[in-house]
Amino acid sequence: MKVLEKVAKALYDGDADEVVELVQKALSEDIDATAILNDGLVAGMNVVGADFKEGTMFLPEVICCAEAMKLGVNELRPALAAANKESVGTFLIGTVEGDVHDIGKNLVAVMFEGAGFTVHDIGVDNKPEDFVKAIETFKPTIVGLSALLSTTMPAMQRTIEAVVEAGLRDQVKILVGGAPINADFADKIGADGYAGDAVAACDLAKAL
Ligand code: B12
Repeated sequence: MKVLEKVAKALYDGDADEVVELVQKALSEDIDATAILNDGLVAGMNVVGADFKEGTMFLPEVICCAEAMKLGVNELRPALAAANKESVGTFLIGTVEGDVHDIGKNLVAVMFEGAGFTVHDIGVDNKPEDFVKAIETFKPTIVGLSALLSTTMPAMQRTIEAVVEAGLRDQVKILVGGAPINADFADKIGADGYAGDAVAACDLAKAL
């Protein structure tokens, strides 16, 4: 089995120590950090998602996989960031109110760091006013809202409305993303763009 397949399997098994060890091994073999992320960690998490949906994997196991993912991404962070040293802009990202999913958000943050943005990650379960406060504090050029639940999609709209009410809307571009989000929904709630994965998000941000 190749090292990236082993990373994916260790992630699926929720074995954080093994994931960290294998990511280090892959880096020492000069495998590109983006490939380790996409073909190792994300590939493993995709299988977790599919099995969770089918009911052959359960929440406690998914939590172990999520922890392994987090540690694996942390291990990759310096290598992903090394490519770009000059800041090309400031990016603020957070998961919206009522939603604690952060794996995808963290990946987007890492990708933006790697692309040379200064990144402020305000974590999960952020009320609209938390985003407004963070925009006032960090003065980002781009704001990313993440949601993984259909029940928390309306919180994206409330967040954008709060940014408008605070008079900050013309100072930032707002990107939305997460598994249930699509371009139509982004249009409907007045976002500036939607991207389906971290790489596309980065490309879109640079274009904006
Ligand atoms: C891991 C996971 C969890 C973990 C989260 C741990 C963590 N720290 O994040 C735990 C166990 C805590 C969890 C809890 C729950 N979960 Co959950 N979870 C998942 C799972 C299996 C994987 C999500 C994931 O990390 N994917 C991998 C990442 C890399 O992908 P991603 O998040 O989609 O992100 C990518 C893109 O979407 C995009 N992106 C993401 N954010 C952003 C932001 C911007 C700005 C942009 C541009 C792009 C972008 O780029 C990312 C990287 O490429 C999904 C299944 C799935 N297929 O998505 C269910 C899933 C999201 N969960 C689900 C549910 C129902 C729940 C619970 C309600 C379960 C329960 N009964 O308690 C709770 C809700 C808790 C809460 N209030 O938020 C459902 C949601 C259904 C729906 N449509 O609403 C899903 C789809 C599973 C299912 N099929 O039923 N979950």
